[in-house]
Amino acid sequence: MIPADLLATFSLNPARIDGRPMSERRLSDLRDCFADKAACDAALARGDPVLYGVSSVEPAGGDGQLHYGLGVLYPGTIGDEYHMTKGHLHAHRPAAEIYIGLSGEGAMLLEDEACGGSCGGSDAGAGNGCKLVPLRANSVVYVPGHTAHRTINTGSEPLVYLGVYPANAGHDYAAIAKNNFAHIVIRGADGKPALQARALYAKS
Ligand code: PAN
Ligand code: ZN
Repeated sequence: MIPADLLATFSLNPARIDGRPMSERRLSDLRDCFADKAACDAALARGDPVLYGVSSVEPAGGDGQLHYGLGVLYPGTIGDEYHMTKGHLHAHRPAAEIYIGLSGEGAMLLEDEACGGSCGGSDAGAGNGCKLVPLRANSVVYVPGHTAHRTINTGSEPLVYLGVYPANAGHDYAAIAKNNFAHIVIRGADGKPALQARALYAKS
């Protein structure tokens, strides 16, 4: 028996899947994510903007099904750090995901859980267990299982993307809330995104 509602339509501006609610995260929801707490508090004193929203399609069904969500991450910085999503590991750790860039300019920050943040702790930041992969229109980023993933908007327009993941993936935010990502993505002196070890960030 083929289910009835197989088609979803979406728009990029405003970014949403038609007929689906948009679940929003505000700056206050990400207070613990940003490295520069003073800059975050100063921004919060001015207001509590929506940083991103996700509109999801999660069909019922068991093993083998797919879920997907359309995300929109608004541009901006807190201190030197670009706007980002909370980020998570999948509760079912082997579950991979693909991110399909639709518009805007950004990147996926990926950290292998097995490294526990100890890998690539240099200034340059990137080790085998950590990667910053560009996410933009006409690109697909493969997020392997066992990998913490966070989306970063490094541009000046909303970053819009589709994430497609196994229905049994689940979202584990607790591990990120406890240890955070070991790396941050900042606007460098040359105005370009730079990956840096959180522990070495002067304002942390
Ligand atoms: C995405 C994310 C979306 C929002 O659909 O859920 O980008 O990020 P957070 O869930 O970290 O707030 C996904 O990766 N799903 O598995
Ligand atoms: Zn995910």
